[in-house]
Amino acid sequence: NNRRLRVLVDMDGVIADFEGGFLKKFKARYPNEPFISLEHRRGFWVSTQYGDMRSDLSDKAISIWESKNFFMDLEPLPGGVEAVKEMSKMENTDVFICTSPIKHYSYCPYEKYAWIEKHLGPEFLEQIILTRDKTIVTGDILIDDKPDILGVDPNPSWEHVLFTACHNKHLPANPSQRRLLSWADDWRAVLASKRQ
Ligand code: BVP
Repeated sequence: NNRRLRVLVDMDGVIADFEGGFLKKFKARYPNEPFISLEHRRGFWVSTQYGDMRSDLSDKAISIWESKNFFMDLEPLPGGVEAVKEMSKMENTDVFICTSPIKHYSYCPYEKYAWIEKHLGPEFLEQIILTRDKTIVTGDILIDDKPDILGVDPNPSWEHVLFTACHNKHLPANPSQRRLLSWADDWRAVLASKRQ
């Protein structure tokens, strides 16, 4: 039924606080190492910015999100869970959580499912898309904090709406890319604009 709107919602940095969870656990595990405050974060890849600060800090950063309970313990970002639940109840609307697991698969995929069950409810276990390539997923909108979403399909079906995060808020304005500044921003209008 092509009259339905399909919304893809990213997880880390959009409904789950990856950056805050990372910084808290990095400081706790490496109290004597330098860290990058959220104010000073630039670029999507945390590991790249830490590695640029000092080469050994890349592996230390990676050790944080490769640890058990990292993804499970992420706090929900303000308003995200409520927004996803509300849009999923809208008429003619299908919502999927579309998220890329890390390649260290011991904990992350399991914990993403458990997080969604805990915070969104067991009915959302039907709505999970785990993929390292979001361009092959079809949808009307992809709400994601990663500025460049690339993959094998050079022309994805969705419009990428950039969700503002500490690492992307300083990027120069891009007139061809709409933004949601937070879940307090008018996401309902973004959805409405896609319903022709
Ligand atoms: O599982 C998350 C964390 C991981 O990449 C995935 C991003 O998924 P999406 O938000 O695009 O769905 N991740 C990994 C690294 C470094 C790996 Br080396 C990083 O710096 N930041 C990051 O988010």
